[in-house]
Parts: sequence; structure tokens; C-alpha cells
Amino acid sequence: MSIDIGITGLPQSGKTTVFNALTGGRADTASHTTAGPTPHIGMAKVPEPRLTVLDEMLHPKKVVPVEARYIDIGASVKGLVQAKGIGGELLNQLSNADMLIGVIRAFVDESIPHPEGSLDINRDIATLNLELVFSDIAIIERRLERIETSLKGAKPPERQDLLREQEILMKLKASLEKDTPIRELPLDPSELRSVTNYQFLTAKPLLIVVNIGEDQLPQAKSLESELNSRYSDAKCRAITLCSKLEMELAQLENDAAQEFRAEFGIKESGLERTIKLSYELSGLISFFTIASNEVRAWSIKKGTTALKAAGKIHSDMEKGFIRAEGISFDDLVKCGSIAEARQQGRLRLEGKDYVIQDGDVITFLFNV
Ligand SMILES: Nc1nc2c(ncn2[C@@H]2O[C@H](COP(=O)(O)OP(=O)(O)O)[C@@H](O)[C@H]2O)c(=O)[nH]1
Ligand SMILES: [Mg+2]
Repeated sequence: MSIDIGITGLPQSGKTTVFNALTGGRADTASHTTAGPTPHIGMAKVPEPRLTVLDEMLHPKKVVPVEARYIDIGASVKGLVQAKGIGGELLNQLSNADMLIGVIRAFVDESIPHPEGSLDINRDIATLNLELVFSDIAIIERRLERIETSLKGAKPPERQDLLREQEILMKLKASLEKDTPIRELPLDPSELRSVTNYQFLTAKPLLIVVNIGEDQLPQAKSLESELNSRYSDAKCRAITLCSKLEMELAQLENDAAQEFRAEFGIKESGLERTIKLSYELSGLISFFTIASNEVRAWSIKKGTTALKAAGKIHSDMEKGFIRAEGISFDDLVKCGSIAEARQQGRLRLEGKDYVIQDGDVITFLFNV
């Protein structure tokens, strides 16, 4: 599975600049300031240093990283909620994403007007959260109305289901009305199932990307800790990103970009930090496969079993699953090759219920 990330935020906050920084894209930041008919969609290879190590150790023909898909809907959620047509379509695209990036403007530039008339990071984060909350409440209200209608003619088994759904939705609505995002609620499995079905925006992990100017880089760290003390939860974190600079660096060769970063005192690329946090917030881990001279990275949710992980690669692998042969990345590096690991008896044989660990190097054995 690749990760699908939706970008939203106020006009002129830097959504498209962030999108370009993360995807190495060159989408136009001048136009497209209001909800355009087509969002920007771009893919980015997920940086994975362990893949580089495996490449240097095993010299495969091909190394295949995971790709992240970014979509810049070119609008904030406000206004899209009631909209049909293009607005509704854009909102759909956001609802389909695995997680959201909310871009908040911090950079100072008199020549670029702020839609609220002034710079205020906390106000804009509150607005972002309110818009997401509002969108979810609108979905719930529409569904509750339909449930009311259906209940009129419903017979027992269906009636039970409708009442249960109504109860869950009322509970979610009550929390949302207190501005509590769904992602913060403790939910039981059946509640979680309906939440997943509805693709609520406040149920998704949220990365608040505070778009700072170059001159604000010295304060980036302290701003980040201040924001995280206020806004972070298990599925929400704030990060500062100098997106205009990162967008320019994304166009350079790696070495040149590294040199520039060093000059600015930036250790890790914005892309790397952003994707790392995105994985963390989404509960994703990586495992690796080595087959037919190809080393490949895969992303799965923490807690995925060997059987389900095999199914991500190919449905035949899940259907005909026999067992998995696995070794941790660190052990493999110590051994130097799969053959050596086998000789030393370091390859583990795992059954279908084995829970894949981050960094596992796995070979699935299966019948077709
Ligand atoms: N000075 C400055 N301008 C920026 C920065 N980030 C974005 N911009 C500019 O702000 C304008 C709006 O950016 P854009 O990415 O199009 O915002 P969007 O409307 O949210 O997609 C563009 O002219 C960008 O070049 C920054 O860090 N510093
Ligand atoms: Mg834009």
C-alpha cells in the first residue's frame, strides 16, 4: 500500500509550494489560488535509508521504494462542504486520503495578502480544525436525516442496525460539537468500522505544516515545540517547513541540496521529516522483500499479520500462503547476505499469524 496524503489550508498559505516541495513538482503557485477544477496530484518516493543499505549490500538489479501520493486540492474545506460539483468532488478526494496535511501560513510577505487580513498561526490552526469538524458534522446530519426516514418503514433486523448507527453518529456529533476531533475518541470495533466507512476528516491523522520563511528558520525548533505542546495528540503533530526553500532544493541534485541545507543548518530534508511523521501518525511500518534480483519496500499498518502482508503483495500469496521466512534488517546486515543468514540459522520460519515487525526482510512461501 502506498500512503495517500491530502493537502488543505487557507488560500495563500503555501499549499502548492508545500506540494511542490514534497513531490519535487513544479505546479504553478501563482494561479490556482482558488478551488480550481483540477487538483494537483503527485507521487514521491518514500525516503528509506535501509533500502540504500540493502542496495549496497546485495547489489540487486532493481530497488523499489514505496511511493506516497500527494494531492493538493487547492482549497480549504470551508465552502466545499455545501458545494456540489467540483467542490464536492474536491472534498471527496480529501475524504479518500489516508491522512491530511493542513498548511498554516507563518511566512511574512507584505506583497502576498492573507485572506484573514493578518498573520495568526493559532487562529488559522483553530480555523483549520473547525472546518474539518464542520465537514464531519454536515456528513453526520445528512446521514441522521436519512436514518430517520428509513426508520419509519424498517423491520426488526434492519431497524436494530439503523438504531445502532444512529446512536454511534449521535455520540460522534456530540464530541464534534465540543470541537473534539474523532481521531481523539476511544472507539470500540463496531464504532471504528462505521467511522472508517464514513471517511470522516477529523478521524484522519493530521500533520499541521507551518510554512515558515527562511528568516524564521532560527526560531523553527522553539515554534515547533510550542505548537506541539498545544496541538499534538496520538494522530496529530505540528511541524515547521520552509516550503519555498525546500521547493527550490527539491529541484537540485541530492548532493547540491545537502550542501545548501547544511548552510541553512537544516539536517534533514523537509520531505524526509514530513514522511517520517506521516508514517508515525498513520501507524505505518515498512518491511522488505528480496526476490528475482529486486529489493522492494512495502508499507503496512502496525499489527499486520504475515498472511495479510502477503496479500498486499499478491492475492495468490495470501490464498496459497504456506509460511514466511524472515529476518530483521539489523540481523541481515550483521550476516551480510540471506545465504549467510541461512547458514547461521538466523532465518526465522513464521506462520500466517506472525505479526510483521518494522524492518523485517521477508520471503513468502506459497502454493499457486
Ligand atoms: N516570501 C515567501 N513566500 C512564500 C512562501 N511560501 C509560499 N510563498 C508564496 O505565497 C504565494 C502563495 O503560495 P501557494 O503555494 O500558491 O499557496 P496556496 O494558495 O495555498 O496554494 C506564492 O506566491 C508563493 O510563492 C514563503 O515561505 N515565503
Ligand atoms: Mg495553490
